[in-house]
Amino acid sequence: MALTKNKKVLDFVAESAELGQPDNIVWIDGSAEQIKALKKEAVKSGELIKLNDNLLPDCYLHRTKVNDVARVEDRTFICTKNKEDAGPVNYWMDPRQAYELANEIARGSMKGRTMYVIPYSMGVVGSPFAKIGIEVTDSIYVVLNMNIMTRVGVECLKALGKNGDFIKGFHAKCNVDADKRYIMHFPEDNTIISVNSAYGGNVLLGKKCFALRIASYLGKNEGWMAEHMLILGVTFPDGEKKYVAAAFPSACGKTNLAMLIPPKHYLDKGYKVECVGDDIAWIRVGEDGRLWAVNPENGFFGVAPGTNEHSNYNALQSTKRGTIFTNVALNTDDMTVWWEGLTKELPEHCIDWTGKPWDSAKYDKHDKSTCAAHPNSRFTAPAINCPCVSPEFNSKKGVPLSAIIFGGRRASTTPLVYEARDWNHGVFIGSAMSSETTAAAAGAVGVLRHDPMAMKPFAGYHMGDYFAHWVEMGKKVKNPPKIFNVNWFRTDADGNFMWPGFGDNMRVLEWILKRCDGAADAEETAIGFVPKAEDIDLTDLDYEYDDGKKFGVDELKEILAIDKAKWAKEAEEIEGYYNGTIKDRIPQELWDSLNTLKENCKGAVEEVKEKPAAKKNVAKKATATTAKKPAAKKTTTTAKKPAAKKTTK
Ligand code: OXD
Ligand code: MN
Repeated sequence: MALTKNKKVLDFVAESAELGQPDNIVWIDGSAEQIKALKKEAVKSGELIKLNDNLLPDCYLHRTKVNDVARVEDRTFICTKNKEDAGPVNYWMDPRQAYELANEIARGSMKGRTMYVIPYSMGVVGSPFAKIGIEVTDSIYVVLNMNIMTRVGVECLKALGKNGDFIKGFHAKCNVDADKRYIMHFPEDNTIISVNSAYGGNVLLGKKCFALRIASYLGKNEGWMAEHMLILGVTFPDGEKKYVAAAFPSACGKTNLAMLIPPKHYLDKGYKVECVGDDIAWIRVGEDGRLWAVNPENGFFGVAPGTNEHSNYNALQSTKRGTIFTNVALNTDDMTVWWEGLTKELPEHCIDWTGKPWDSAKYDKHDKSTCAAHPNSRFTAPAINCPCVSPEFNSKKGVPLSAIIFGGRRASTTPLVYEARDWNHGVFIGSAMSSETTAAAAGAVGVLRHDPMAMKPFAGYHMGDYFAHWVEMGKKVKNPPKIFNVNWFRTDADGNFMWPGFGDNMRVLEWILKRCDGAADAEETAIGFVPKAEDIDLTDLDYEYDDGKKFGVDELKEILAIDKAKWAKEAEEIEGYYNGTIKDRIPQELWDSLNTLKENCKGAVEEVKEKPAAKKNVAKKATATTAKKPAAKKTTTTAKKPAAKKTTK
């Protein structure tokens, strides 16, 4: 029975049913009984495997088809009337063609099945940030995951009232045919269509599709921001709390940073870290002129491999009840789950993620195809399970941000941490982010690619306009957060990670937050403000590389050092990306920052080339270059590109 009188909702459900032609329609009211009954049904049909109820109460395992294990960026479309509005880094399809194609694929695909109607809210219902979506789906797995990841049920329909608007989401599993898989977004119609997939990132439509792609488009038009960011709070020994939002590409440690446990000597002093969110932040300008953020989600869709007691105790604890595991291995000795990195010992009797018995003797940690769990296997866990969940998690007004952090996986060049000179320079740093690809998306892993603000796969409109929106937001914030960049992934010549990461990232966070208060020192460099080695607290840090070498001040100095010659190359590369990919919608403010970087590094390139040529020459040459910067050009022409265009070396 329909749970609302909202005609727009009723029409959407009726149209969806006409298309999918399900045998039944079930409205999800959000009640515990209904969810329990659906779990029972899914276990009966084999869609879920019930795990040991003593060790993992109310937990289940699900396996996707082997062709359906990650987001599919090349089958994800932004369908705007004008192709240019989707921009250069999104795949585009004409909306009429997209609707026709989706209808053709989905027509009759729900025959013999049930269509579930999920009313859900991104954000706490009643919060000024919150937005309602309705997802129809023929998958119980989707219903159960959405019930963890979002706030589901009648309260959302009540909030919508008789006439409220919502984001439409249509999901049909069809035959999970990879060749007919489409994840389509219609930002101009507030609509999402997903067919032929059952992998979370493609089908939990509240998450990437709504909370990032559609929401980023809404944010641009309505003056707020939807970002791929964790949010965490740090409590200082004197009781003061500060909040940070941080953008990292998928599977680069957002969940780990969001739930970080500080080293003992910080805990002893009274520091505490609490998690507000691990993946998405919706950000608005508050009345006090600061930026305020909420996490619109209600759970964690975390990457399982590598998660263990030591790397992320809080995430592991979060998975101990009410969790759905996807594509992890099943330990048949005790009906619990296992994944690479969970324990040092390999399970004796185990079924791999494809459902076949796993032979641990054949396991080779360098060969992903021998893994028991898929590298992108996941847990969907309720946020309330997390031991360090913030008391502000359900806050309707959100938390004020002191800092925004960008970061990616960079083996070289990018130092452990640096601070932008100002907001626009910070936007430039975010726009220039590159990172190595991970298993979170289908395709090659470990390939360095540009991923501005970690939003390459998620900005629902033109990337250049997205940069411009960041610049515009900066104009609206009287007290902007400071912007930083971090890199936990520097490697040495032997491929060792040079920084321990995980809980020790607290040492970097402390510097960041002290900088926000003007209470920590830094050195101004060609790329921004970098801490001196003595500004990072290394007390009790005990980290050993594989070859037995210990991390110490020398290693810290190495990962804080700025190699201007490398940065000159980086600047050229960024210029190539701007000119070659984003092209003509880059705001002038970002060109200005790029030119400053080029000028700041220019001497170093020549120093390297001409060594030991007198530094005086370098200075002269740098002055000559300055004269060519676009700012000068801007006064006479409207050109938005640097005068000296150098796309390749
Ligand atoms: C995620 C992703 O699942 O970024 O959060 O892929
Ligand atoms: Mn993510």
